[in-house]
Amino acid sequence: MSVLEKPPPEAEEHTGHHHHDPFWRRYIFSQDHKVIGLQYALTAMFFLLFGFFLMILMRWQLAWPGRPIPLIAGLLGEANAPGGIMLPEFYNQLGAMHGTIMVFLGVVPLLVGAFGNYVVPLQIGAPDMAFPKLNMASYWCYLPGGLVMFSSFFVPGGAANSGWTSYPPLSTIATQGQTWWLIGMVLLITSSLLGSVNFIVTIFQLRAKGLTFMKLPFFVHAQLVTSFLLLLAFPPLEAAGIFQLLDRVLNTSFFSPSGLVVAGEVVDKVGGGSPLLWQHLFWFLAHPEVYVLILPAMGIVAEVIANNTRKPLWGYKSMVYASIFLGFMSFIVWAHHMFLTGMGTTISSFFQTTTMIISVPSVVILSALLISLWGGSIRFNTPMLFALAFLPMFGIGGLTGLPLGLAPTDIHLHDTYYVIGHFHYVVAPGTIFAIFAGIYYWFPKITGRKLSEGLGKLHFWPSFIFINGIFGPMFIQGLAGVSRRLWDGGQQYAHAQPVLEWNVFMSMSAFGLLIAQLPFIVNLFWSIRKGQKVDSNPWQATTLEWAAAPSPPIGHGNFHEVPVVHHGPYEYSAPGAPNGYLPQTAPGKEG
Ligand code: HEM
Ligand SMILES: [Cu+2]
Repeated sequence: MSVLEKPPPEAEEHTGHHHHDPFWRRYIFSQDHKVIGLQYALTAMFFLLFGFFLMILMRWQLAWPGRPIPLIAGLLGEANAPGGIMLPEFYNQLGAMHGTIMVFLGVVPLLVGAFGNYVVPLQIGAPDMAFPKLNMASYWCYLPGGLVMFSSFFVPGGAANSGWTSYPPLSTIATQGQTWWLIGMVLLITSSLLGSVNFIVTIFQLRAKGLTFMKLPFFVHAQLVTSFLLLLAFPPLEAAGIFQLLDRVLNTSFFSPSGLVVAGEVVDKVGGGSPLLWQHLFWFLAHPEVYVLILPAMGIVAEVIANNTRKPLWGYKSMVYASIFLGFMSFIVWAHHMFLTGMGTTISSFFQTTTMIISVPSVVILSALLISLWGGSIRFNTPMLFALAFLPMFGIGGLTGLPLGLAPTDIHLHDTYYVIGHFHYVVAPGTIFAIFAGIYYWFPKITGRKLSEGLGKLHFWPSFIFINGIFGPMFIQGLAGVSRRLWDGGQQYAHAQPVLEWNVFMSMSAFGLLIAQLPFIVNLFWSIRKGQKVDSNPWQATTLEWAAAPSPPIGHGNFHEVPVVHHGPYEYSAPGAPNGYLPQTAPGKEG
């Protein structure tokens, strides 16, 4: 890959010693945001795939409970799947670790660590992040955090098994893997905090001359709000995580209640703590976290849509204000996850109201993106297909959330497959599709080559069909009252019988989705070496990463010349402009 190439002579001046750096300084403990971005990308894609495999195992079990797992049963070990048949305890590990890995080790590191790191400095015309060493430290907290999580599968009792939410008292009495989970989380949170400070300072301080806030690409705004969410919401969970760790290893009782009975015996060495306190601290992070999962995704989709409709984003300013408002609101909705905890009607009215209010900015952003399509002569390339599919599917995810935000309906739907369907529409057909859009869009930036369009479409269409086949029927099961986190997919429940047949359908779709990723994986490896070579701006884009930097960008420093910005981010149908679009750096009136 040519990011790894020696910087040209002009860049040498201010980078001086860099090309003499030994391998480990350049690629292992690198301080270049592009290398760190790629480190994040590779690690996070590995975890995403791993989390995906865990889910495949779960889907096998849900469709055919008690039937031996084919092919890989031997790898799972007698303690987890004797004779290849999955034990309930193992299902719990898979569920908890799938959720944790997807959210904290896959999607956020990809969106922020990889896309944010690689693209933001380039889009704002900066030579690097403001604090390159912090950036390196952030990756080097993330990787050990991931490895700790990963290794926990091999400790006695296996990995964490109290859900991705780690609710006490279940989590305080759980097997050793739960301790590893907590240590992993503390490392991951530290990593996010280091990263978010860095993004905030970088975006405030290192913008190119002329690049005012209202000229920033929407992706940068999305990353900025995201960083504030991470910075403000994660510390309470980090503290709570440490408290839960103390509960587990030192027998404190921050979260351990009195009178707890486990397997018929009263646990009396601890008591007086509050399990509910954990739920509050967890969701105080985890609600903003869902916007961490969706805002940068919307940012990617906005870039791809503007570029491929060849039009300015409709309502760019309202999108920016909406995302800031969304950021604020996301701190006062968390207890909509807790309507069943007996909070009383006053508090629940408050959280129902804020939840209805927070849906407004999402609708503003989604509508603006939809209206942006109007009258455009759309280029249906692979990144655009993924971006277009994002819109309705995120829409489904968002709208199905409304009944969950209202206590009367949530009482029925809480902890059913309806919830699983709802949030997966946001994070899987939503966020994951945006990530694919981003990969197809920025791949030429990183490698100087395009991903194959043919393979791209072969990836898109089956993925689009299968992913709906997985998550659509979950609404049906959930409305029928089938609970989530069931090892047998509902077989033992009378009320689940009429909707059980969907389990096989959903699992077949999941296997289909797995197969649909093969063209993508082949495409990645093939195109790195053999993909069509492109010039520095293959999509005829206006934003700085394309318009002012070569593809791939030069080693340290990013730009041959420090860019100066004269135009807004999406001057795509500019009258009289050569080729119909005005790069942000094109000469023109200042300000
Ligand atoms: C793309 C394919 C995916 C499929 C087929 C899938 C499937 C599943 C299934 C079957 C469950 C367990 C339901 C249960 O037993 O209660 C689950 C849980 C979960 N998934 Fe996914 N998932 C996918 C992607 C993702 C992504 C991308 C994320 C996050 C970004 C995610 C986050 C979660 C979380 C947080 C849980 C809840 C775990 C818990 O109950 O503690 N999933 N998923
Ligand atoms: Cu929430």
